[in-house]
Order: sequence, then structure tokens, then C-alpha cells
Amino acid sequence: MLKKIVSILFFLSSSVMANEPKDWQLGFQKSASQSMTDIIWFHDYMLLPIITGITAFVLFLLLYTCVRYRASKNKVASTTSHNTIIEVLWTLIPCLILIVMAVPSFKVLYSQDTIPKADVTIKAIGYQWYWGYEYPDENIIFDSYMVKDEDLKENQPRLLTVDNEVFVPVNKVVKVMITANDVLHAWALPSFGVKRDAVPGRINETWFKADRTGTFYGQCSELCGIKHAFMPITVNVVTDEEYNKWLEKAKIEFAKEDTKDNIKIAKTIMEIK
Ligand SMILES: [Cu+2]
Repeated sequence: MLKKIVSILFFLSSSVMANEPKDWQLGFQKSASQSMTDIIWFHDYMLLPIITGITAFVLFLLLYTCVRYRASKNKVASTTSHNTIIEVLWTLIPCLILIVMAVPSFKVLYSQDTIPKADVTIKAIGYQWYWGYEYPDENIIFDSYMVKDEDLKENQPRLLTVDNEVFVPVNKVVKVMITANDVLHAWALPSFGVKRDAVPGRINETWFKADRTGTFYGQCSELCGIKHAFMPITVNVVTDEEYNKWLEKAKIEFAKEDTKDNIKIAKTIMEIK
């Protein structure tokens, strides 16, 4: 029994440090961006206290009514049907609570919606059932498939590991353009506080600025078909140096083939002009 409790406590405490979901986890994954830090603050210090307060208050009212107005003590039922003061209060107080909640909520919403000048731009394309990535400024394009259970290496999490991972530099604004090629998907990364629908024929944009290095895991978050659960997202946040090294390698390995043609076309257009 003691062993079980210790192991649960261990899971709960270790889950706080993880960049991936853990067994027995409660609450959010540890934040890796200002946006997620704000979301966690909003949840922990605003929503939770309000929800707890309202639940406790309603529970108290129910219990009080059950005891105070029980049938054995109230042979003749009250015929009261209106009370102006109470009706005004139960309209006004919830309104005030909503207004108080709206302030930090809109702050987070707007900060997510306003994309600062991007240092790195990546494009994520949802397919049934994997993600395709492009670095439009770097001429890089690759597909990212989930690694099957039998091919997993040590310490690689099941259902979250991919063959080709996304690399981004730490403390840099990363703009993510998100679209899909077949059905609706959603590109979501809990630690960055990012989740946007991938819609065919349309480009959605979001951004994040990771404030620490590490490997971060996310999943497709829009039910997209039979293998919806098997198109994970892996993002490696690395130092500038490591990122540049990766870029060099990736530009060769994942080069978009038509570069030369594009340059030729561009030159021809310039000449005509
Ligand atoms: Cu999907």
C-alpha cells in the first residue's frame, strides 16, 4: 500500500517536470512559454478558486434547504414565488464574476492572437495521418510520422515519438502556419499553450516563444479519422548553435527539390522586367 502511495506521489511530482503527459497526472504540463504560464495562472489562481467557491456555496444552499425546509418541519408548504432582491442579486453577482474573469482571459487571448515579428516561421500541414512541415524561409520540407511501438528506442515515449522532429531555437518567436490537406486536424502543443485547427484550404496562424530547451510533445487535437491518435507532434527546442547546426544538415537532407527551378523562374521574370 505504502509503495503504491509513494509511486503515485512520485508520478504526481515528476509529472510537474515533464514535457509530455504522464500516468496519474493532474493539471497541466509544465509551461515552456509566457503564454502557457499565463494560462496556468488563470486556471490555478482564478478559475479554480471561483469554481470551488461557487460549488461550495451551492452545496451549502442545497444542504441548508434540505434540512431547514424538510417535509416533517414544514407541514404547510410556502407559496412564495418571487423575491426581487434575491433575483437582482443572482443576476448581478454572476455578471460581476464574469467581468472579473474576462479581464485576464482576454489578455491571454489577445497575446496569443497578436503575432510578434517572427524569428522563425514553420508551416505545419495535417495529413491523414501524419504531419508535414515546411520551413518556408529555409527551403526545408519533411514529413513527420509516428514511430511504431516495436521501433521505439529507450526513453522514447510511446505514441508521441516521431521520426523527423521539428527543431526551433530557444527564446525566439516562432510563427506557426497551420493548414491541412484532407480533413480537419489541429496542431497542439500543451507546454507552449498552443492549439490551432488545421483547416483544408485555409491557413491559421499562431506563435510561441519557448523559454527553455528540451523535447516537447503534442498531439493532433481534432478528431480526424481512424488514426487520429497516431499523428503526434515533437518539437525540439535547442540553443541557437544547435539550431544552426540542424539547419545546415536539414537543408541538405530535406531540401525542397524545386529550388533551382524557382531561382530560374525568378531570374527569367527579373530579366523580362
Ligand atoms: Cu489529425
